[in-house]
This record gives sequence, structure tokens and C-alpha cells, in this order.
Amino acid sequence: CRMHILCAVLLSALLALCHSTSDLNEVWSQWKIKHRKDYDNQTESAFRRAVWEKNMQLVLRHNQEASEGKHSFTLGLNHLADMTAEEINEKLNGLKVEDFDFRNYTFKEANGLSTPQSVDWRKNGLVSPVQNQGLCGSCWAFSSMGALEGQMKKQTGILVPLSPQNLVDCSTNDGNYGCRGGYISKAFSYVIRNGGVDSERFYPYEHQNGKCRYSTAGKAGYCSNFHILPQGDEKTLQAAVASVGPVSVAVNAMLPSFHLYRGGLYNVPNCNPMLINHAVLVVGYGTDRGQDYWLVKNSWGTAWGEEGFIRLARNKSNLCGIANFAVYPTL
Ligand SMILES: *[C@@H]1O[C@H](CO)[C@@H](O)[C@H](O)[C@H]1NC(C)=O
Ligand SMILES: *[C@@H]1O[C@H](CO)[C@@H](O)[C@H](O)[C@H]1NC(C)=O
Ligand SMILES: CC(=O)N[C@H]1CO[C@H](CO)[C@@H](O)[C@@H]1O
Repeated sequence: CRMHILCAVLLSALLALCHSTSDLNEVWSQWKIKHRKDYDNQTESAFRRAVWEKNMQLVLRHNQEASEGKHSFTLGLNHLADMTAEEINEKLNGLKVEDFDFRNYTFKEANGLSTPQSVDWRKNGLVSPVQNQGLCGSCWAFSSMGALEGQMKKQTGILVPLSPQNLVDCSTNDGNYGCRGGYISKAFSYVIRNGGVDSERFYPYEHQNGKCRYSTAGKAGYCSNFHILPQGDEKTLQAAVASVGPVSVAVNAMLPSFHLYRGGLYNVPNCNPMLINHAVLVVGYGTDRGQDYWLVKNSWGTAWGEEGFIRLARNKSNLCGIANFAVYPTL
């Protein structure tokens, strides 16, 4: 973490030297090459450049403040830096708000079992590599498959990445909308109804809606049920993550500081727990310099955050609503 802050400060210093337009042009060119950006026409390019410059101002100001100890995390010009917050929320954050009766949660804390101080399921091989959902609102499919991968690994001893594309293409009858959004619970409903889900290898991700081509030949996961945790209860979420494995959750990912998150412990005063729009996966938790955090896997590629992960403040009044809709499957 210290490393991230140092790098960010150095980068800020370098960028601060870039006063002249020609230097800024160079930074822009490098950024476009790094993130493989190619715009259709001059109008589009000029618009993207303006958005990128605005985001750069935000990143520089924030990181300057972080270096003064005002923030516990830094921002960076990742691959989303040429998009407005509105565009990101419209195109990437396709989680539908669940209409469950949360009184019916079924997770029972094991009596007498003390919850460990920290958990990181990556160390136990329960977490597959981070993927990039692209400009497709399929977060719900990545989150749910991530939770199922963990349970399958516990059962079989083998970690097999499962296919979010299978969910995107085949679960419309269960109430999902492919790249236009979906529900974590209805992803599990599909797997139960369908009797399985294919592996990522057999049914690779395509960044867009396609024709359903599920085949039992590629089946690598299954589940028989799923369980919802009591709403807003971080203590129970902690116990579930510790005893069950990775848990699917929904968060408020609307803020530019979330979009451009680079590293550190994400903690902001204004992340409303009621405005949930993005599905992610809690893969652990811990404490850093006295502040508790959730270890969360996103599906925005490894250029985002800490190699694709974010550490989000835990036990801070349900920050960003992380414990508002937590669910995990059982085999
Ligand atoms: C430029 O590209 C954008 C995005 O691809 C497109 O929406 C727009 O219509 C194009 N404008 C012109 C003048 O071709
Ligand atoms: C949350 O923090 C408060 C004090 O900051 C502490 O009293 C409480 O036990 C913590 N709760 C959990 C679930 O860690
Ligand atoms: C789907 C389901 O099981 N719903 C039940 C949730 O719990 C209430 C009582 O608290 C029942 O009335 C519902 O049938």
C-alpha cells in the first residue's frame, strides 16, 4: 500500500511538470497506446480528450491531498479515464436492485466458532484471475460465478473459472438482461434450473450479448440453492466470508473516486449505502493501520485498483452498502 502511494505521488509530480500542451499531448498519446484506445473520428477523439483531462485534474488533486494524509487511497488514470461517470454507470454498472424479503435470510453463524482477524481466500486458491467485463453490464454474472467458483473449488479441490457469457446469453428467461444488466440471485436461479454452467474456457467471454450455446460438454459448475444474508449486517457478512468462502455483494460504485480507484483503503464520506448499482465479490477482509477493510474482487480488469481488487472500508456504517445484498450459493 505504501508502495502505491509512493508511485502515485511520483506520477503526480511528473504530470505536474507537464504544463505545456505538447507535454500533455505526449502523456495522452502514451495513455492511449497503453490502453489501446482508437477513436472513430476527430469529434469523438476531442471529446474523449476533454473528459480525460478533467479526470486527470481530479486524479492530481486527489493524490496531492492523499500525500498530505487527507485520503487513505489514491486514484489513477486507468482505462476508464476517457469516460464520464454517467457513461460508466450506464454501461458497466448493470446490477438490478433485488426485490427480496430479507427476513428470509438463511445464514446461521456457527456457534462457538470465533471469526478470524483476517481472511484472504486468494491464498487458498478459491479466487480465479480478474477479468474485464468491458462495455457490458454483466457485473452480476462475474460476481455470481466468482462465488460459485469458490464453492466448486472447496468441493472438488480444483479451481475452474466459470462462464459469465453463459449467464449473459442464456438467463433471460430467469429475468436477466444480458449486457443490459441482471441480478445475482437470478444468475444462481439459472444455474439451478439449467442443471449447471459451462467453464470460461469452453464458453469464453465476448463483451456482448450472444446466442445461448450452453452445452453439458462444457459443464464445470452447478448449485442447488443460494442464501441471502441479513441486510446491512457487516458482522454476519464477515462470519459468512470466513466460514463459507467468497460471497457475492452489491455496492454503490457510482462515484468517480470508485471508477478511478488506484490503490489503498477506499473510504469516502459520501458513498450512499442505498444507491446500489454494481455487483462484486468479497474474497476476504482484514485491518490496515487500525482501519478494517473488505477485500473485494471487481471485474474491470487488472489495470483498475490493486491488480483488479479494491480494499473497501469495513465496519464504517455499511460503506457503499456492501452488506445490503450479500448472497452465496450452495452446491
Ligand atoms: C464519431 O464517432 C462517434 C462514436 O463512434 C459517433 O457516435 C459519431 O456519430 C461520429 N461522428 C461523425 C461526424 O462521424
Ligand atoms: C466496529 O467498530 C466499533 C468501534 O469502532 C466496534 O465497537 C465494533 O465492535 C466493530 N464491529 C465489528 C463488527 O467489527
Ligand atoms: C420466499 C419466501 O420464503 N418468503 C417468505 C419470507 O418470510 C415471510 C415471513 O417472514 C413469509 O411470509 C414469506 O412467505
